[in-house]
Amino acid sequence: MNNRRRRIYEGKGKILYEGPEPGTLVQFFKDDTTAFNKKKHEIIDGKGVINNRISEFVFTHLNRIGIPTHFIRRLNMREQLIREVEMIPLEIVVRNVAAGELATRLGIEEGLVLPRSIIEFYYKSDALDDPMVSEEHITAFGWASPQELDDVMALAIRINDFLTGLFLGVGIQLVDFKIECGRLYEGDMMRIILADEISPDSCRLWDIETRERLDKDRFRKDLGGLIEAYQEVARRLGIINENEPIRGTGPVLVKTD
Ligand code: AIR
Ligand code: ASP
Repeated sequence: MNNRRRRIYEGKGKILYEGPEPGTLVQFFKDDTTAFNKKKHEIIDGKGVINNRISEFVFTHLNRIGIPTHFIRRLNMREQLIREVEMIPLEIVVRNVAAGELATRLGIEEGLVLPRSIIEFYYKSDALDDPMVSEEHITAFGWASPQELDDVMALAIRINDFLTGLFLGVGIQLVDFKIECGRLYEGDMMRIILADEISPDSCRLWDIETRERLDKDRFRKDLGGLIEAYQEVARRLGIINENEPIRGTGPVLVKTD
């Protein structure tokens, strides 16, 4: 049944197919794992299945607290039904702790808690390696209007607050994360909503006690154990448990003293 669907877009980690009704799409999570703009690429069995579940969990909760997202419902192990949006060609990164690109670029020690959360924008372009851009570039080149950028930043801050608390409750520090947003048209109205995914592929998640990396840095830094780390995140959030990997319960409280 899936073979005849029209493929709308294929990215590094996901495929978008046309959806069952106008204005909807089906988002398929692949096992492809890439880093450094695909210079590093591996298929990691089952990664797509876990990310589908984790992203479903996060987007469902965001929808519930009134943060608009493209997520409608999960369809199966690897697919979710989403609203079609006009993507804004930016990666919006929110950082709470110095790591990755920020630590390298500015020579800041990894792990330093930032004096305030920092929002950065990267222009989505594989050909250019997603260069960092400022609000000036974004508005001058028309990738988003000043009003849209305000909306994007307000969304990013709310998402950061929610995710920080969600992960803290299960003994995980949200170091940074990346989101992508799109324009949803409803009649004459347009609003900015969260699209893409939120998963350990798009966040840095450190165990609060052990500082262990529970995210894609396991792949970027060749640490191994990526699936086990993603499963640990899903297990702590109460999405899966060891014996029965399907049922969603609630977050599992972890002692953090
Ligand atoms: N990210 C950025 N581009 C793609 C992704 N997934 C995420 C990283 C990290 C954050 O954005 O996973 O959580 C910042 O990444 P970096 O490389 O800019 O330090
Ligand atoms: N930009 C993504 C990352 O490193 C994926 C990629 O570059 O291939 O996380």
